[in-house]
Amino acid sequence: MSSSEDLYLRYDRFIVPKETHSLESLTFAQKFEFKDDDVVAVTYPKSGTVWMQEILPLVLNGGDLTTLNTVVNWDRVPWLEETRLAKVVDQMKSPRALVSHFTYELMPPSFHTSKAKVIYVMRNPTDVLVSSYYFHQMAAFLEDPGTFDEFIEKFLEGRVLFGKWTDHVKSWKRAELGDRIMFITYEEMVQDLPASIKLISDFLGCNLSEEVIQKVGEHCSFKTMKSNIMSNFSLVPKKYMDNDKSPFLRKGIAGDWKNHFNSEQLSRFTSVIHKELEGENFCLPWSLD
Ligand code: PPS
Repeated sequence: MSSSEDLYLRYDRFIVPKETHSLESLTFAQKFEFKDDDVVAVTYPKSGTVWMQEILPLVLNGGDLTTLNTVVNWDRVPWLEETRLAKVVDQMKSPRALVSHFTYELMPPSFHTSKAKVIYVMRNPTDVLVSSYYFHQMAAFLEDPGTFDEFIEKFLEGRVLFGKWTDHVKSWKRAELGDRIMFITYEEMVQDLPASIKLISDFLGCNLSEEVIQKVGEHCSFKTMKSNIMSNFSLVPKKYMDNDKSPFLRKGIAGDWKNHFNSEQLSRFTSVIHKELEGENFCLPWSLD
């Protein structure tokens, strides 16, 4: 079994997988020149990143399915911090869409001087933890998660990719971003995808018709994405991601935590999360118990 030193790079106060990140890619991210019409979907891992890689190109190009069917998601809407960006950046057409797991503090200088827009997708941390627990089992480039109990402790202490969930969400609550940022939850998207796509389209000034919104919704449904080889990670060799152990597109629901947490684990988890958010001008959109 590989140790965390073998698998992860230290970056700032975070750990990131070496398989997808390098010192060069992190330096590239810091030097990246944001343009005013760029849009970046920011997420804590397992909150809906890949979903946004599906939605954003369709919203930005009026529902044209070409890239969805011909370009793998990690090149279609690359991660700001990962190695693929340098390889595909020259082919990206404006308006460009990116994703990132960076906290606000890690964003490069050009982000702050540009008018690039941010869509921050937040997911109930109990479900984030469950999704991440399975991801750690199927992705060979991540540390073994241990038992569910052990993984809860790791998650609460921030000994996971991109640190503590609470620090991440707090970092993006920035008054200075004004109307450059839109917040949306994974749960809202699960509940009513067309309505969420309309909100995203309005935020980006795309004004999609009702007909196009419905079409985008159909193509970004969990079922359609699961059968799209450009989006379901089946093209990644099994030695990196073993979809037989747990598919990347695993359940795609809100509330799977109920099948995993016992009452003791839930009360420990929620008390830590509530304590860390105490005093913040911050209202969670879901009840954590
Ligand atoms: S990562 O590794 O950080 O990029 O993962 P991320 O894409 O953020 O999160 C993966 C979870 O998002 C779910 N997902 C979806 N849910 C509903 N509908 C659609 N279309 C969809 N696309 C991705 C995916 O299934 C993972 O959640 P779980 O709970 O594990 O199923």
